[in-house]
Amino acid sequence: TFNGTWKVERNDNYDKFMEQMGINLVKRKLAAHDNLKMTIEQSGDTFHVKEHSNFRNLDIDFTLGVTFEYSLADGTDVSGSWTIEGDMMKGVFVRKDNGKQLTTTRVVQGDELIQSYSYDGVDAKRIFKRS
Ligand code: MYR
Repeated sequence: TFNGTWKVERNDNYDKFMEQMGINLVKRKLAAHDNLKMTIEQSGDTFHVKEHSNFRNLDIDFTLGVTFEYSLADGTDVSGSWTIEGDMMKGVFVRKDNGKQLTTTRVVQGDELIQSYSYDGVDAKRIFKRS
């Protein structure tokens, strides 16, 4: 279900979320229009994700339930893991600079992939379409 190429179409409360993350206004304005595209290839418990945006191109490999390191586009380092519960991917990550938790989920509904983000009491969503 998650497999495929997904292009961001709209954001919900993403600016507030990034503000809570401590990202400055200029970066937030750029990030709101980052043209993020993700190609997700799942095979069993292992995932290969190709991330393309105005900021960077990145390949990420991870296994469900296994902790890995990831750097956000602004350079913030996190570590954590993804699991799957039912038809939802759930990610729990911890920021290395302040120890605070960042949670995220992915769910496919129709031709949309909805990724939610939660940090320090602020929730946001990014909605992707298959491309
Ligand atoms: C992936 O599956 O795409 C790789 C691992 C993703 C980790 C997600 C961590 C949360 C990203 C939050 C972005 C917030 C930008 C301010």
